Amino acid sequence: MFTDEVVIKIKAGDGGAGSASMRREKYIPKGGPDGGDGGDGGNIIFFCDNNTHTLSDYASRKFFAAEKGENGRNKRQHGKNGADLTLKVPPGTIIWRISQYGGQEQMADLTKAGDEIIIARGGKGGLGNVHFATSTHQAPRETTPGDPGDAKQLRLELKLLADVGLVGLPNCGKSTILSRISNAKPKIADYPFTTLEPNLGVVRNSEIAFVVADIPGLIEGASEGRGLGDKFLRHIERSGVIVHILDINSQTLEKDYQDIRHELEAWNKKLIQEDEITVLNKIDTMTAADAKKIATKFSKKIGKDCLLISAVSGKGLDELVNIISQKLKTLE
Ligand SMILES: Nc1nc2c(ncn2[C@@H]2O[C@H](COP(=O)(O)OP(=O)(O)OP(=O)(O)O)[C@@H](O)[C@H]2O)c(=O)[nH]1
Ligand SMILES: [Mg+2]
Repeated sequence: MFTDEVVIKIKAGDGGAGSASMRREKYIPKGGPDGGDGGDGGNIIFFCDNNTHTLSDYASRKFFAAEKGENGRNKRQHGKNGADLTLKVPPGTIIWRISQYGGQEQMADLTKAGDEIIIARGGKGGLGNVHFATSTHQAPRETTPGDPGDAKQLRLELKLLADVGLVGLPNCGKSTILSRISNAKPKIADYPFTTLEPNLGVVRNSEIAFVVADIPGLIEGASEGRGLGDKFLRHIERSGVIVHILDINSQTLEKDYQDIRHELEAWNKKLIQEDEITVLNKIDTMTAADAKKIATKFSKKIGKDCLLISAVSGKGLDELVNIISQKLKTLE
């Protein structure tokens, strides 16, 4: 299952208590204090792992705790430190702390595999009574308890790291395009909402390599929850280049175009790019002359050039990859 948002609770380990032990050996009366310190509690660490692709590990289990430190013991024995708990998350995971009043504060954005960060610190172990002995106070009973480990409520949000985002109505050919230009093998079918979760593919040519995200189709009202909704748009928020794909056979091209633009805007104004790449797909279904006529009329209406392609025949795909590459270079 693809999960891109979860709320969990975490608790770092409490420190162990210091010991109040008195040395007790035969023939040695009044042996003095020998209580050792408590061990430190374990930390909660988040690790950015390349082999993890979703937050589904956190979909059912909601509470994660690191080990407590052991209490100190007699003979000045230090309690064992609690083990850290390392939680793996996919690259692109943002960690938000939810305050007790519901406000949220970003604690980390883990984008590079191998990055790790301590999000909750274990409590320090307490002091044993050996620390409290002085010349006038030789049999101290004082100790300190361990400090409590940090407890937090977190929201984990995955925003995939894709250089390029493909958007469009269901069935316009997004997944087909991804399958033709990248190494990805998404499901393709002749009905709407074939794609239920984002697909990532890597496009590689002699000059450049970049990651493309194909997300579920959007429809008018997606921001109000229609269709599969618009929450998948979070996965193209980090994309520098947006490719807007339309089916050239549509009788309502201009409305299709505006509907998608409205949904992008409703999610995040940043997704409305002035220089978005607009593509008319499926030109193999008509004559070149007809395709050109439709494209010219449409371009005039929206005040922007559009690229003609066929994901099935492959026409225009090299040019599409080139245009994307050029755009990405200007963003570097
Ligand atoms: N003739 C023709 N058919 C195409 C072309 N591109 C895609 N199709 C067909 O259009 C249908 C939908 O293609 P998909 O790639 O699944 O479309 P999508 O945009 O990913 O759809 P959703 O995942 O539902 O949003 C499939 O039957 C494809 O074979 C094209 O260039 N020409
Ligand atoms: Mg699809």
